[in-house]
Amino acid sequence: MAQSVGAANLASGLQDPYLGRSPVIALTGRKEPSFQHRNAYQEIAHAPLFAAVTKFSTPVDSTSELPRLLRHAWRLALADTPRPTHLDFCGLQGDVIELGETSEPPIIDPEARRVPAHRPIADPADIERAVAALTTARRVAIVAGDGAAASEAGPEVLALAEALAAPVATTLGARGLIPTTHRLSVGVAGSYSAPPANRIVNGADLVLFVGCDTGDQVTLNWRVPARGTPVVQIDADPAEIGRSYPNTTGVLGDPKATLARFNQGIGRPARDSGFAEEAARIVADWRATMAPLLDSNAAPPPVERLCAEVTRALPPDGVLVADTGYSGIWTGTMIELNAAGQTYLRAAGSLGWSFPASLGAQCAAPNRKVLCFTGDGGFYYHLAELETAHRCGLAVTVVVNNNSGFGQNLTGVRRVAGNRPGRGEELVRFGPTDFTAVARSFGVRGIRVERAEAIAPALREALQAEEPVVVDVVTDIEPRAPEPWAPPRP
Ligand SMILES: Cc1ncc(C[n+]2csc(CCOP(=O)(O)OP(=O)(O)O)c2C)c(N)n1
Repeated sequence: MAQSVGAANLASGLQDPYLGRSPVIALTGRKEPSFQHRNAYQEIAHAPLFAAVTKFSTPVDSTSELPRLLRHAWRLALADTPRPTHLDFCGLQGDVIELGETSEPPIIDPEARRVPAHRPIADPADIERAVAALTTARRVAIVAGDGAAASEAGPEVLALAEALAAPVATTLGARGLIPTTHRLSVGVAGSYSAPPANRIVNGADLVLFVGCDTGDQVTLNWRVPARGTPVVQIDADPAEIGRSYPNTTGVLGDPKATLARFNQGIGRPARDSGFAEEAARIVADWRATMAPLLDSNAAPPPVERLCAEVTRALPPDGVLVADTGYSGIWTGTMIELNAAGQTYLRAAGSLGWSFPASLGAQCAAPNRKVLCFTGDGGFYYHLAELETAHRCGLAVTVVVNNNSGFGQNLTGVRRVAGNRPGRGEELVRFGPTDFTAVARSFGVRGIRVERAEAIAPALREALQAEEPVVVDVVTDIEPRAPEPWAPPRP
């Protein structure tokens, strides 16, 4: 909820659930009609702010309309594809204008209480066509996205991958859809990826997108796979089918329910496992190059070691909430997830989102351990929520990868600054800040970590605590996160 110009902050926060396909209902208040269009203090037009980040946004001018509109906003937020919706009330704070009364009961339709609310299954003829294409192709790669994760289609994706001997890549948002250490898992594809995934997806002769928005992040700006690649695309949202790849066989339906039909249709065909073996080798070679860093005792600790310790510490039903920038790349490439009880939530672009989002996750899952992974740059954005965490007793573990700067941007600003030493870096280096001292000033426990060996005990202590804990891990800004593999330019 927010009101007047404060609603602009709320609207910017909806970009994440919009891209992440999450159902959120935003409520705002505005001054009454006689204040509009005459320089009223604090007022700003709400409709344009919310248009781009909601699938439905409407004024609520009369109490009698509220039950109907709230039901509609609720239903639409949950319907395929889930996205935010918005109701804009007439009036501020306690002064919401009461215009008329309603006798309608405040009932939410029973079918609109689950995500997804419905599981439509694709047309059998479309499924048959897609299955024929998949079984004819020799080197099939699967790229599963946030829509597959929302549909909880992990087991069905894995069963199809096994049947087709097809490597599985995911979007960052669908990290952990299948166990990340499974022999068919090749990791996150696109621009936030380690090298194997793009090489493998690029080497496919057919790509199956499942609940995947085929946006710039998962396709490395539409270079992986190449534009002409034959594609089969399963999505609950018709607008996504063929959006970025013209050579697409579309299958409109809920990913989980539709994939179950695929699996019935495909059975256990004789398959050449050559592509899967090649993919497994590429992944294994890359893992071997990273292995020394996972156990490294170097000082300051490598972030790879930090990630390995998070993998070891995260409980089997833990929730990992990752910030954007390098935090997305580190957690998306170096932290392993079991695809059983663990959940991965990531910022879809708004730096700083992860810490307040982890508080939301903790409210939604009070009996699970929630671990937030953020850079210091991201943590600064919403530091004040430490007070909320303390006041509300939200026992999140906040791991700050504290490299005293916007690490991800170092490469870019150096490129821009060219040979003028120091110039670019002035823009992205800051601190050093001791976040345990900051935390303590809010009444929150803080653990400062400066040695690799101290990471595991700190995470253990934090995850056992029944209060919020900030684990401030001092790292170096220089080492780069894993870089994606890119196909040669034509
Ligand atoms: C609201 C917002 N501001 C800025 C950015 C651009 N941005 C993305 S990542 C990043 C740097 C992240 O720094 P930090 O959180 O310290 O993590 P690090 O890369 O150092 O690990 C910036 C500035 C953004 N995506 N969103």
